[in-house]
Amino acid sequence: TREELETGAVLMRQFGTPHATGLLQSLHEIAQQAPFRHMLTPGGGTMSAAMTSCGALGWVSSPRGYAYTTQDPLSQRPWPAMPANLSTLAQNAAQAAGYPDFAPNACLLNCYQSNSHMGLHQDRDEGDITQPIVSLSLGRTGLFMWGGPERRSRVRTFALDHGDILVWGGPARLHYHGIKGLAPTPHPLTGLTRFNMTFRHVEAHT
Ligand code: MD5
Ligand code: FE
Repeated sequence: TREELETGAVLMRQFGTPHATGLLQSLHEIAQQAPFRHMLTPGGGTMSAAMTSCGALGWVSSPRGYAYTTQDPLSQRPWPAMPANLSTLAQNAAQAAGYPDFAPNACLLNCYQSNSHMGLHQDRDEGDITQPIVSLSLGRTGLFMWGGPERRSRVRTFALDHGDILVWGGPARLHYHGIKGLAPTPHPLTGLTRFNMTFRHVEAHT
């Protein structure tokens, strides 16, 4: 099903489900090269979701701020390449949502456990906000908070289930969002873990 949450934001339930085992296999291969880690925040905290990246650019947080880098700071090697099954699925989802020219060069992978959440935030480190972000959920259900253009905008919460893909662009591209927590039920493929991959097009620094 294809559900337009608001202009520019399209939720495609189950779009990734037929490909889930291959996607999880790729995720585990990425995590062998660039392990999930809990990053530090500029505010002095530690993120409760563990993260890694693949693609030409990866997102990092540290006490010095947020950035996209070409290398994993843990290994000082380039981030793992973005596997074709991931990029093809993201492009197919973007096309189905009305963004035929989406070309992701960065993929942030998030790993949530029972105590993980992600506070309301905007994704604004990508430079080019004319391109959408494509989000794929795998495993245990996440409780997604969806706000508006301002932090104080009204927030709705809904479930993101295994295989669901959310495409955010246009007027919704900078909307506030987060993850309140996880639903109680384990998933047959991932147990108590939820994975999320977000595909982004990041402008090279000039
Ligand atoms: C997650 N990830 O489920 C969440 C939500 C992130 C992030 O927010 O930045 O890694 S995925 C849905 C999402 C992703 C990116 C942008 C927007 C929604 N949005 O503009 O609303 O791990
Ligand atoms: Fe985000």
